[in-house]
Amino acid sequence: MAHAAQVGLQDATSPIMEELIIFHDHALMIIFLICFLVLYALFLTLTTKLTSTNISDAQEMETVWTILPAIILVLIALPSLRILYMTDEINDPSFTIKSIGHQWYWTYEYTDYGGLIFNSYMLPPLFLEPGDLRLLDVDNRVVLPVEAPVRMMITSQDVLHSWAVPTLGLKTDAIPGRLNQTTFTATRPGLYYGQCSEICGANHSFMPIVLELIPLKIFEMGPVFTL
Ligand SMILES: [Cu+2]
Repeated sequence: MAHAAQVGLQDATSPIMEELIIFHDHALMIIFLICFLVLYALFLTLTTKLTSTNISDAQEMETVWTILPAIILVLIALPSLRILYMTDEINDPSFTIKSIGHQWYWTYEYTDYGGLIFNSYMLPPLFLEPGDLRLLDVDNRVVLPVEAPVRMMITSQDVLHSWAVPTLGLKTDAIPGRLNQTTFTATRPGLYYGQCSEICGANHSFMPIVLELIPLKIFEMGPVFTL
């Protein structure tokens, strides 16, 4: 989860999120370079008399300052497309979990476990115990193994919701009448938090997502689920 006053992204828990962080830094470096170049040019124009009528008609310079930004855009677009296709790739998932958005809670369906289905409500502030996270902890967590490819099927039964877990690089809209698909492979065990990321009504802020990722061996030992 994010710390208070955190600057930057959460640590990655999936290979896709690692790629996204690297891409974020790459784009940010290009933005810094452009900003400093523009600021430097502005500073020079404002503080010096270095102007010349020679540049009022300079074909070569115009060619350069048209082609150069185009090259920079391609340098951003290509890695972006690469990651976009990687996030869409679903390679033989070991588990399929269905997540259904409701006003205002999530329902999870473990289709590989005889249609195990349960609701996940936010813990009301009055029920919190020391150590619980206010507005983030839920009564029933999604328990999943690490280092196993998981397929998430995401849909909604009333209005638009969005199932998002930032540390896994996931954010998929839950749309009534439509089944969206996403995938992740978690790299380390732990508790990972997310929130509904589509304004869905009065209690939009009160339908968090909690993933409890555990080693595969412990997951297989079961019974993991207490209903
Ligand atoms: Cu919602």
